[in-house]
Amino acid sequence: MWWNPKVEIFRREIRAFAEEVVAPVAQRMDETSEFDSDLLQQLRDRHLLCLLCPVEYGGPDYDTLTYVVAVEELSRICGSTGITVAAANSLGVWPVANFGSKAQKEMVLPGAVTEGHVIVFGLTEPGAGSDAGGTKSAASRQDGDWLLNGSKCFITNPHFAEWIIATAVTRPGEGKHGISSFVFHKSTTGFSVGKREHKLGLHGSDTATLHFDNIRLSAGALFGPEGEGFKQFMKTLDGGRIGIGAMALGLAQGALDIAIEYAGKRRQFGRPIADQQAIQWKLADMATQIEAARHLVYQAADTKDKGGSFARQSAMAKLYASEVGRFCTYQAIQILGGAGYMTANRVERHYRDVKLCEIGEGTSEIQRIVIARHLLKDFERAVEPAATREVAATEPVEI
Ligand code: COS
Repeated sequence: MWWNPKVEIFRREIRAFAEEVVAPVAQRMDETSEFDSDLLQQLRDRHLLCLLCPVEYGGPDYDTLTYVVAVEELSRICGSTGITVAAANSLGVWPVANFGSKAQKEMVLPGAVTEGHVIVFGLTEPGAGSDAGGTKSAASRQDGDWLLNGSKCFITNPHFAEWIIATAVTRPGEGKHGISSFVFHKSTTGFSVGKREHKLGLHGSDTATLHFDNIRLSAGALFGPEGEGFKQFMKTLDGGRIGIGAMALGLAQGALDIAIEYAGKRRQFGRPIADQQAIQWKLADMATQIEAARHLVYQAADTKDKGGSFARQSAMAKLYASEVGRFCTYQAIQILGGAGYMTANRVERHYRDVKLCEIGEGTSEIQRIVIARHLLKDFERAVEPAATREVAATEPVEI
């Protein structure tokens, strides 16, 4: 259905890159909490940070499915590399390509291709996490310009970012319809990035706070129409969630691959532990769930590529893949036993890294809300409006 030889060739290339270039530095990045600068340069040179950039701006213009395979394969070896690539593409390049004006695209996208410039997305605030509409950062008009104040937290990639997109309230009192977005360069006076956050996992991935202190922006910095910021970012997150699903999938697959290899080699009671049904059942459950998650993630990507409505699929893909990721990395540690608890065997890193997938770009609880709302919307459509019905309003409805 969504399998195609071009994507599989690309998968092999990324797998080789991940094993030859990412694997040797992944553990060190976890220990030092620093993204490797040579690896970052390689991601730039190979256009992995701009996979989704349209061809008219010089980009490779890959489809979502190909992008998802890249994130999956990188995460199979290193979650920090997976999220760095996922965020740069789906939260950076994609919104600029889809919501930016022609001038903004010309300003930002060519550099993302030729120089590997990273674009970051600032939505989350201390008081606006799941409730993204609770944004407090604000921009007010001043002499034809905008004056932006506020802050954003838990932002991915800010220390290597060139461009910032941020949401802010421009029409107080209008709720979500009063939120707009702005795009500006990192050198803009009043912009600063806080120190790196210490996290449970994804240590190599750069996470920090953005500060906006009286940033003066020209009218041209407004990103799309005023008041559309909330919807733009909801749409961006619909796509971003497929990337997080792919990340969870890769982390799960990496853990399974290690567990299979270990179970074949590790001998106890005079034979490989792979001979024990207890181990075989774990491996079988892991592989089955990974395959199901892969179908959901690829299907969401394929639906997006075909231009269909994909918010429900992307929420399902992220929700399921991230829970599968938690299950599989947990089981992999169990199969490796004491060796799995040690950092040398990588599965404990995958276990810590995958937890983010149940939180970032919308918690699992938010994904369930999104899915349920779609189900109930269908239900509402299936029920005749009360005003046109002849039966009593209290009559039970058959579904
Ligand atoms: N695509 C396009 N438009 C969307 C949309 C989407 N996926 N989701 C909502 N909207 C629109 C709605 O149609 C509505 O438009 P109108 O007011 O014109 O009718 C508007 O946005 C407000 O929607 P709603 O009232 O449903 O918003 P809620 O505050 O109830 O929020 C959830 C809905 C909870 C789903 C949303 O806030 C959310 O996804 N929160 C999680 C945020 C998140 O993931 N944060 C992590 C960021 S990490 S980068």
